[in-house]
Amino acid sequence: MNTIARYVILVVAILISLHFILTLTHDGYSATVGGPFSRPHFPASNNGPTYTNPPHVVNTTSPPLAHTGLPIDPALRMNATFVVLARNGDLDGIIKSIGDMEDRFNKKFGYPYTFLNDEPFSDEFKNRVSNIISSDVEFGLIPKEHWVQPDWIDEDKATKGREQMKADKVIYGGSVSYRNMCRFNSGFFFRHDLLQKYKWYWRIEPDVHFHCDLDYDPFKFMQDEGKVYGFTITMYEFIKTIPTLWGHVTDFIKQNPHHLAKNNAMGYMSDDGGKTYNKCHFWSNFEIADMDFWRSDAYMEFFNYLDEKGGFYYERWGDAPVHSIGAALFLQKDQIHFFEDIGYEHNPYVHCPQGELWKKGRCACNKAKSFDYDGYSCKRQWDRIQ
Ligand SMILES: Nc1nc2c(ncn2[C@@H]2O[C@H](COP(=O)(O)OP(=O)(O)OP(=O)(O)O)[C@@H](O)[C@H]2O)c(=O)[nH]1
Ligand SMILES: [Mg+2]
Repeated sequence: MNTIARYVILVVAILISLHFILTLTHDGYSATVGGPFSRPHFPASNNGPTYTNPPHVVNTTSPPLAHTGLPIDPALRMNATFVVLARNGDLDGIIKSIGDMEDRFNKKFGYPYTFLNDEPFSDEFKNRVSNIISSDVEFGLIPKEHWVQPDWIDEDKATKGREQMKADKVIYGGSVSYRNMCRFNSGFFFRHDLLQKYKWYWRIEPDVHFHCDLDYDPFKFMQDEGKVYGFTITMYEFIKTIPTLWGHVTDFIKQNPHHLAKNNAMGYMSDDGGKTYNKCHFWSNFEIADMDFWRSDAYMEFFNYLDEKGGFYYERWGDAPVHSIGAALFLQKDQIHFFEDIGYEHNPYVHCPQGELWKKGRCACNKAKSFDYDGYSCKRQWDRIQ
């Protein structure tokens, strides 16, 4: 064999080995190219009493790649997207949020964005948003049946509920569209066509701030540590928006005890072993989570049960308490993660990392203003079950 032939064989052998290593070690790569070890994007729904997040195969840290400008190898990216529900009128607020996200995290990691709207996005929205995003972006229309108030809702009863809440000065108490949004976020977003290919998501809203540099991949962290749901701020819900919710939750638990996780986070949400709800919830305008959990039997049965009660319209059930109660009951408490190191603000509250984390993240937030142990925060209730 001459020297050239030997070199050709060597290069082919290296390429084949590289393909197998990437296929084995990274979801994104195997999903893109296929191959004998590629896994489905989202596994069959959960039938067991607890949701288990399949462990990542190998704990790898990717080397810098000069030619892409990204510090991580795109082939090692997780099966994840940012999810942004927005109206065309939210454009300026979205530009602010995405600007922070790109500067503080995503210019290094290149995760794609998925924008969803109940109306078609305007060209201006798409142009301005695409202009500041370095990665892939998709814009989706929400199907009517995932968004509008269902026909079987008793409109007279719903109208009375809204009027009462307006009179009680409950925020968004008179709004139908806000209720559509809460119901969509509770039980539909993860069923949108554009999101079927993804497992992980990071939710972003207009006018939020990411105050610190994030130099590691939180999706990969979640996968490697067996986490399913991540939050930064936890607080009390306005009881006027959910007067009957806990009653329905306890009925559901009685009828479906097999869905309760063994080591769940009930102790965070209830001060009396589940009899009453202390109104604590994770503030869902920030979420890093696994959509396969929302797609699981336990959560889908829970959502459908609540939906049939009509409380998204007769009251004003928020996606924050619905997601939080689902996660706290059907996950083990150590599958829920408090992202201490992510500086996050949604008016009027901020979670600002403390001490060394604040320095390490070059955080711009005021440490003294962190909401964590504010009187209205539920961080203490979270801490007591750790
Ligand atoms: N497409 C669409 N998105 C909506 C609608 N209402 C709210 N949203 C989005 O849903 C998310 C939550 O709405 P927000 O208005 O931020 O609700 P909130 O966070 O409870 O309250 P504020 O931020 O204080 O106004 C945001 O991402 C909004 O852009 C709607 O009618 N259509
Ligand atoms: Mg908001």
